[in-house]
Amino acid sequence: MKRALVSGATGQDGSWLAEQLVDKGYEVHGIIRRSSTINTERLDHLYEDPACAPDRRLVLHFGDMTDPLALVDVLGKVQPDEVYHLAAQSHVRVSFDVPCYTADVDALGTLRLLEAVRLICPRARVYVAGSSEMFGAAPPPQNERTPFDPQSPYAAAKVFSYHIARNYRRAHGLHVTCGILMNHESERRGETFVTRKVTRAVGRIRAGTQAKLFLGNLDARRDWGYAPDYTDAMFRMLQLDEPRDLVIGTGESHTVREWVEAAFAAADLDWHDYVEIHPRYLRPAEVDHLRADASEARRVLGWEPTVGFADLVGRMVRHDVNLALTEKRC
Ligand code: NAP
Ligand code: F7E
Repeated sequence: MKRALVSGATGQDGSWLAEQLVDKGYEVHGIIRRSSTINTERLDHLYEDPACAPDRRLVLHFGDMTDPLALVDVLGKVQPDEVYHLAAQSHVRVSFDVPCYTADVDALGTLRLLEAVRLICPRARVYVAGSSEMFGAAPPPQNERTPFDPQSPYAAAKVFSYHIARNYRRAHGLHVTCGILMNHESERRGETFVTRKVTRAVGRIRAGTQAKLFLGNLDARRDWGYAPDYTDAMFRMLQLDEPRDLVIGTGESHTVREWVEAAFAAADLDWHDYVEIHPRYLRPAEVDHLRADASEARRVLGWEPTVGFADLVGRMVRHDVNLALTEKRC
């Protein structure tokens, strides 16, 4: 049985990946930060799954990307075959408020983990979560040869993370792969990212528990895909014998306005009646347009997205309409 260690296991991607790895027969270990509130909501269903609970195929360990000794301790206990490094302060807008913390977790956190892997389990394969935010102001379509032009502390930290991953590959011979993923969304997306913020609002407006939705820049364009497709791409990347960095995305982009329009329409609502712009949600610097050229990943991994824009919006709206009705009844 192969063993995988997932940092950021409680996040959107970590939870999908843990589920997929358990289904593939892996023993999955996750790193979780101690919190005063319960933060395992996205994983709880896995504990009820007989595949996980009785034979402990999903095990959580306390740790933090700012604590190198905890990372050494967990790696020593788990001795993983594969490490998926997903933990991050992942909110771009918030990274302008807490730039030093973001750099500590997202840039130095990757270095701490790689150094711990080098010392404890140098034969493990490592996936490092890069981001299309690294392209920043570089015009679309973006691929593996597009120069980075980061527009936020988050993006700059991810650029460091990308370069240190490549350095550990070259200098120390570690099997490290960096995935450069475009935005990916799902019913498990954090509620302050724009897609989920909109679908949660649509659900609550339908249920009569919210009146208005305040947003920022509606003109930004993103290449939005479905998160489980992207965690599947992470797995495929680590199965390559020669590590390499690949861009993952659908190749199609839409404005935030188009997402809003589609989400409200999916619930028979006209967004003009509910949406207002608030400067609080504008960013000091914006990324205008991300759209992937993922032809290399398609060729090398045989990877294809399975959920398109309209399906993704519909899926998230249906989920959040039901969720809002359940919340109202409780
Ligand atoms: P997410 O939902 O925000 O999850 C982030 C995870 O990191 C959570 O488990 C969080 O723990 C954990 N974390 C945060 N700070 C930590 C720390 N100091 N120590 C240990 N763990 C910490 O993010 P996601 O959407 O799943 O994204 C996964 C990774 O892919 C991130 O690195 C993100 O930057 C990157 N990425 C995401 C996208 C996207 O569109 N989703 C696109 C490109 C790249 P808590 O649950 O306790 O907060
Ligand atoms: O913003 C605009 C905002 O926060 C998308 C992270 O997963 O993907 C994500 O970063 C766009 C931006 O995602 C609101 O200005 C308008 O142009 O959903 P978002 P993001 O910044 O693209 C990348 C690839 C990552 O790596 C990140 O970890 O939507 N926007 N109004 C808004 N955004 C938010 N959050 N809230 C608004 O009210």
